[in-house]
Amino acid sequence: MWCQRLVLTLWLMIACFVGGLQDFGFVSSLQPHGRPFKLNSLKDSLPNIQPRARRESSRRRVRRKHTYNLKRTPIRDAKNRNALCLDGSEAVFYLSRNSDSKYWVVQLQEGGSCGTYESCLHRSRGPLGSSRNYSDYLTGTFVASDDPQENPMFSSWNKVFVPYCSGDVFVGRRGKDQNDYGMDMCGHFIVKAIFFQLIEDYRINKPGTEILFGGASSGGLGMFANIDYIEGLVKPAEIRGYNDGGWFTLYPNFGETANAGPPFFFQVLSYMFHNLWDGFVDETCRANMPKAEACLYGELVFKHLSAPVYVFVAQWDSYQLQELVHSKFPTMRLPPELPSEAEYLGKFGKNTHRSLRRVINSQKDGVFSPACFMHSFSGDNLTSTKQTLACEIDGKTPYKAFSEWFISNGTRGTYVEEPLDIPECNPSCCSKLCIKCRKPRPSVVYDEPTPQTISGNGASRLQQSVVTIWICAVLIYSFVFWRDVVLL
Ligand SMILES: *[C@@H]1O[C@H](CO)[C@@H](O)[C@H](O)[C@H]1NC(C)=O
Ligand SMILES: *[C@@H]1O[C@H](CO)[C@@H](O)[C@H](O)[C@H]1NC(C)=O
Ligand SMILES: CC(=O)N[C@H]1CO[C@H](CO)[C@@H](O)[C@@H]1O
Repeated sequence: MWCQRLVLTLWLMIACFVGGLQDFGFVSSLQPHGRPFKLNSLKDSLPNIQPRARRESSRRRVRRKHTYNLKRTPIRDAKNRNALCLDGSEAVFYLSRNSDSKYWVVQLQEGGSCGTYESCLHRSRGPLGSSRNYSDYLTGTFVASDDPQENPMFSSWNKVFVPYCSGDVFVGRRGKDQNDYGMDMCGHFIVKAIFFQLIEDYRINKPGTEILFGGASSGGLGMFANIDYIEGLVKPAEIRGYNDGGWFTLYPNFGETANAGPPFFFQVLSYMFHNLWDGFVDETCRANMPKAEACLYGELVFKHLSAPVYVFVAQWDSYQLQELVHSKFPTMRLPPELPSEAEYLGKFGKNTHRSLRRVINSQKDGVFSPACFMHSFSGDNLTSTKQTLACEIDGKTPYKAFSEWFISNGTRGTYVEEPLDIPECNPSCCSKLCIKCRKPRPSVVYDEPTPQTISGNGASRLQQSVVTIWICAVLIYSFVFWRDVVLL
């Protein structure tokens, strides 16, 4: 009797193991390169099948809501590390910890920058320049959300949100004593101090660790400047970047004479970069560029980056068009009213597309670029993110396209619409800024279609395998512990 049960149990275990492996077969078909860590990325979003961890995670699920998931965390020794906000208050970060996971999202907040004394002073008196009034908890959004509905790919990861309080697109290295305005502009030091602390406290520099690092707008620029430096700090952990709307182009403003040297904004940037920030940029780019500040431009820094990156950029960046130097040039009216404005927009869109050439052709990087007027997709408050995140190219939302890129190690996930002469918008993101919306048309997809998709077949097989394993676990349990159950 005892022997029979043992044989049956063994037989069941073997059958389940084989069945489970078959169900997991889809994982390898999503990974053309057979990258081992991708299996792990997926595993993180599976219910954990070890009982203790399961108990813990279900307890956590009850206790922790998806809202207010990020907890305010001080930066140790912030003063000595120069991790200071514009007003001299100590910078902080927000953390959502999952000790079961070796994966980390580090998200930099968006929020422009300041160039004049008045604007920087004004900024230093609010949340974009001071940590004084920061709340204890925040709700993460986009890849920093704990909600699996909103963030199926990364919701179970550890998450770090970095509030933007330095006004310097996360590149500054100048304390108030050396700064013309007497303010701390130390964004690079803030990012550096946070990574040092994460390495000290959570060993995020261990093999097998993966980091997704990026942000919207100024956060995207900060990613470009810092990512290879951080890659060096966290080695052998893997790091990948995303830049959502932090892709400005070297294109003249409306009303600015073309062919008269770099656009006016470049001069503004040069001033801030040297006189206020002592800016830090990608070191390979800096070594190859006559002007270091040029490395803040995506199209110039891109080819120097070693870490893989993903770029989200609308064909018409509404912030670059309307707000970058609005005090100097006539504001671009959107929708355009004059034929000259429409013509300018046509060329602007073609230039955005041109600037992305290398990203489109890259085997490790990816880009999502719809024919729309907007700034960023995930962190923009010019348009609501409900609208911008619903934008689609070929049925892919920005989040879906990004997930595809992530899981395929860069071989898929690039979706870019060809520009037209007249600024007509993609119907899924047609806002009041567009001259008109065109009918849906097939877009250019730059990748080989492969039979599996993340959301379709993959997900259902994932569910299948989870169900198989659960049934097996219950069966094995009841066989092994049958006697105990009866005795109880
Ligand atoms: C903090 O909040 C107080 C009270 O609302 C306000 O007066 C002050 O300006 C705020 N300071 C900063 C730096 O946000
Ligand atoms: C966007 O942010 C600015 C500054 O924080 C705020 O004044 C404005 O009301 C926001 N706009 C929207 C549409 O939320
Ligand atoms: C771990 C792994 O296989 N990474 C690969 C991802 O893709 C890039 C570029 O195609 C390769 O260089 C990496 O080795």
